[in-house]
Amino acid sequence: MTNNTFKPVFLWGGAVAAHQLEGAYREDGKGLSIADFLTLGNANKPRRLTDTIEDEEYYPNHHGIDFYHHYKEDIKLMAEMGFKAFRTSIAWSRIFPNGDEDQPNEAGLAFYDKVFNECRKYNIEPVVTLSHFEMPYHLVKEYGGWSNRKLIDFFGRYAHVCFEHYHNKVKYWMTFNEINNQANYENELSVYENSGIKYQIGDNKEQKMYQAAHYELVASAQAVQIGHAIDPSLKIGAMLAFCPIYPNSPKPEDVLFANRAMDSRLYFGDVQVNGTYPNWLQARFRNNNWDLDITSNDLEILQKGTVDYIGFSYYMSFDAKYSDHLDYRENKDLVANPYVKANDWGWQIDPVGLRYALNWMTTRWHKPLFIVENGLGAYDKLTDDHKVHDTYRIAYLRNHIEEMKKAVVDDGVDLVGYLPWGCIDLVSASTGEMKKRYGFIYVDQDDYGHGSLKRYKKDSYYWYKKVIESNGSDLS
Ligand code: BGP
Repeated sequence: MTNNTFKPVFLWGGAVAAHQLEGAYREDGKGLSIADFLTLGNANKPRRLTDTIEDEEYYPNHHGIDFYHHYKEDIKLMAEMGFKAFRTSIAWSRIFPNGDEDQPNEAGLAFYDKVFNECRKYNIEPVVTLSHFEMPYHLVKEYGGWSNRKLIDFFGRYAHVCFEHYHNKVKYWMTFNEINNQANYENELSVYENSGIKYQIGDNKEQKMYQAAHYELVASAQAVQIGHAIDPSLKIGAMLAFCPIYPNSPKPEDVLFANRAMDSRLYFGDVQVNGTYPNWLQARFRNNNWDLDITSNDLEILQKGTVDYIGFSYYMSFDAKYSDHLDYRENKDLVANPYVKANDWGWQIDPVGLRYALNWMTTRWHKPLFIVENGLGAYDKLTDDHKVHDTYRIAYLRNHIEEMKKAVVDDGVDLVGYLPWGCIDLVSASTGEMKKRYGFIYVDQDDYGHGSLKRYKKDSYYWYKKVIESNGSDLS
């Protein structure tokens, strides 16, 4: 491989999200977000979504890793690694503490000015998600989250303020993080993180999910139009969680089923790229007599607000087995794939699946792709001399970058960049743990927020620095 493998301006870097690292959850006028109501869980114990902040519970997102006060030090460390891009999100509740105000909170805007200025100082391109599992809690309590059409306007106002305020500093945007996670509508946490919805007894969960997702898709398309009107040079993308779903066998029913499972997880991308709902889903709405609130004006917005690129996360692949229906349920229809290993949280590690993902999306959507999350959550050990020998993480990333290279060089995929997740250790979204670490930079803090918060470079830090310096040609 030569240095010409990736584009000369290939965006190597890393990714985080506001609620998982900023902390300072009540500072400078920030309102409460849904993440502030998520307790600590672990691999076997789900996080609770509490209605109030309970005294006896620990809420890890309140503290994050205190990036709010360490951002200069942290961005400097990323700059030293050679980062060309840094993905973070804006906490909606810093800008609109309740979500339904007319005017933004200036102190919130000022914080991200400082963060983006700091990135620009080192020629780091900020890549920004507008909504990453952190909508204002008030919108959940008062409006029922995204089950309410009013949120389209609230989100539009928020997006408008962000594009207007930051468009000279931020060129790459994404609307909703992993908008398609809610396709797994039996998973309480996924639905809550995406849409701020808590199901009530008697709800038709699937129908309710499609309705909320529709409002979000309209809000996303509207945001694309708002952003382009403010500054046509902005690149505004979708953000999907991509987990290839393989058929369990060549049995035709398994193949058809896996195909439908992929469609049902990824139709969000079809709508965001093509501006229309796919036929199978329109038929599903019709055949179930679901009277969804989808207006002709909505359909026009969807058509006019198609995305510029697809950002996606890639961690693992799935294996689906047909039983007696085409109705894919993530909690019932998946089996372990004997050809791949899993990490300590059961996430199946499959580098080849990344090449599959890049090709699948290219063939389907013909858009530039951007890997905005990838990585290995693992238990790390800080040695007495403050080192972390994370050879397992280096191996994971190396194997994935090799497959990414094949997709670019051999398959001609148009790839913008690579931003591994949790480039600095942070709070896990699914479990709230600190000990599920992804970073190149170790943060001295345990699951309960104890520790010095000191930052230490892991072995992977030096390795990734070399990868970036060589534009991906030196993976040794
Ligand atoms: C994605 C989310 C991130 C992140 C990552 C790793 O689903 O976009 O917010 O946390 O997964 O997941 P976890 O933190 O649960 O290990």
